[in-house]
Amino acid sequence: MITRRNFLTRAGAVAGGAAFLTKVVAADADEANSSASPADLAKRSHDRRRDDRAFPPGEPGVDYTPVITPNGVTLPWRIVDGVKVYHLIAEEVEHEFAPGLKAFCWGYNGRVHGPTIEAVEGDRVRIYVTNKLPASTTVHWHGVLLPNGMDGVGGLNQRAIKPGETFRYEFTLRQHSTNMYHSHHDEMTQMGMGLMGMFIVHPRKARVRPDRDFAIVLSEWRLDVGTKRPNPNEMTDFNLLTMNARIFPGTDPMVVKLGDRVRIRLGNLSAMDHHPIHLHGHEFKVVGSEAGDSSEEAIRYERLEGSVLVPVGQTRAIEFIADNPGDWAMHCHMTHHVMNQMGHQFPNMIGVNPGNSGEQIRRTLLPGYMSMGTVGMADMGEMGMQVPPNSLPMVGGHGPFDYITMGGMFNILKVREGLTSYEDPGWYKHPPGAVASLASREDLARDGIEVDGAMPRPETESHHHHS
Ligand SMILES: [Cu+2]
Repeated sequence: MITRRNFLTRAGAVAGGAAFLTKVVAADADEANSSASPADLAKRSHDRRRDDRAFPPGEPGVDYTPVITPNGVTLPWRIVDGVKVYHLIAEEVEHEFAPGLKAFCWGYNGRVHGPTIEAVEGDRVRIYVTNKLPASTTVHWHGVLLPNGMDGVGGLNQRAIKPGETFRYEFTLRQHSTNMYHSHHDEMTQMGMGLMGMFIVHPRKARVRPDRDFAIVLSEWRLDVGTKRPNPNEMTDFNLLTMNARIFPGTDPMVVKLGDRVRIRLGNLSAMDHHPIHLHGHEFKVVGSEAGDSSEEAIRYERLEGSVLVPVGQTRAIEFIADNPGDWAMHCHMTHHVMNQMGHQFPNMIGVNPGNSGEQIRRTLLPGYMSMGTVGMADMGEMGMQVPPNSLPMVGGHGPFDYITMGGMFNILKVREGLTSYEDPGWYKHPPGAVASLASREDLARDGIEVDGAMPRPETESHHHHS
């Protein structure tokens, strides 16, 4: 707990002077005074960005509910003289995008993407960065308000960290927000290889604390079939669209209890694409970005949304009450962003009668060639289409009813009543009669639905009618 007494003691120790105390007291008085002029507010904001006061380190579970990184981890820290000390190690990692597809990428601490950095507004953080890559690098703390020399833009704010070197970054967090971190040296290559992660700063006095708080980085890659290294030169045709560097069916579901207040923080560090992320079954509000959480009053007037556009270089935190049990899709709504590696390179075969041309082409011209299905892609994943080693079919994975014809940026929110743990509870068990199903003859007759053309009429299906 931060009491006025230890806060002032600490503030005094850090800033060392009555002038500083006066400023803090004045700021507090300002806060109590809702009629502060715009000039006062601007000055106050300016002062807060400049001063370097730190609070005692925020404690997980006490000051905040820790964030969950699906398919990822939180970066551990230790506290040394009141400072949270972290260590990132940039290195090559053999990363699995989903079972069956691996590549040599660049990440941090043995992971792609890097672990989520988590701290609290007012924390002093010291982050060591060791470079075990074959190239020089830097780390930029995207969205974090900090002194210029800690901003990590190679050449502008510091010299690049050479292979084998360890750099020290240190600053005090003076905001709460959903931030990110990434290489800011040869960005196209290094971000294209995976050097990024989330950087969550919790408020010290949370307005309302979420029960479940998820963090997901959106990114995109070019990994040619048959290769094991992403191609960062790609500018338009990305073929792996990922959530925390995983593609469906490799994305861990987000498990929540019915009635939980759920926050999902989405950060987009894709090279070239914005992602409209659509959540099924719920309405949410956008409650924050890389520039901080919205005030309670602002959130009240925020409109409800079903999708949120997460542009490149931005973050969006959404919040909702999970009030609708089931297995709910959450995915990018760009249809090419829910395809996997091989879905992007097929000749259009819709409506074509291929005969055995696919087989002929495969044998004679292009070993390993496959054509798109003549009614689409769905049947190709489902039928267990043969794929070359270390590659994935275009779409999907097995679901409770059928093959799920979605890949890429696709995840599942599992809302359940009466959970005793947040382990994956398996597929949702629907109440009787609450699943879309084949219409019966009686249904059609009762409601006067005429079915013609390609679909057999129910009455002609039963031969005894005509006998
Ligand atoms: Cu997208």
